[in-house]
Amino acid sequence: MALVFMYGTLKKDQPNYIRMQDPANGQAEFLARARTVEKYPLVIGTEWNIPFLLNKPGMGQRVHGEIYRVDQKMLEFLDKFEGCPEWYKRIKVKLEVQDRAGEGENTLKPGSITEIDVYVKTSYEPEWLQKPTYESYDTNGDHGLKYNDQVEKQ
Ligand code: PCA
Repeated sequence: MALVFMYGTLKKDQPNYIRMQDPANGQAEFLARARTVEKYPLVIGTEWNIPFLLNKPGMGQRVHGEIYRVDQKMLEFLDKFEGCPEWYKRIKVKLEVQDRAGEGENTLKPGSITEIDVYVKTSYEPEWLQKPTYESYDTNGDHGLKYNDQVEKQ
């Protein structure tokens, strides 16, 4: 079992959430909402409008997302899906737990600080640091940059 923090298309109500619900990919259980302790730039980039948390603490905003407990199979699926470690890297980021989901010995306490794996971008064009940043990703947000995995590569 492992914990991962989702801030992008894998969150509830976002376009790739369905992949975490598919038993063929493994098991994922929602634990709590959380936000990063430090600020990070969460930007939208590429022709596919992909959300990226850039590994540049101190810039941008405290980013909101969701913590999931996943089994080994789901972790392997997610690594493959995110192109980790070539595209995204999965690194530990300090999070502040918000509300809890359910009781139990592994329950994360609201207000507690914990370090959890997050898929971040460690290499990117310097211009990406000039992009608008978001506190909470939504493919249907005012930015108009709807996630699109259908665009053909040139
Ligand atoms: N999926 C991962 C990283 C960015 C994305 O689209 C996530 O939801 O956290």
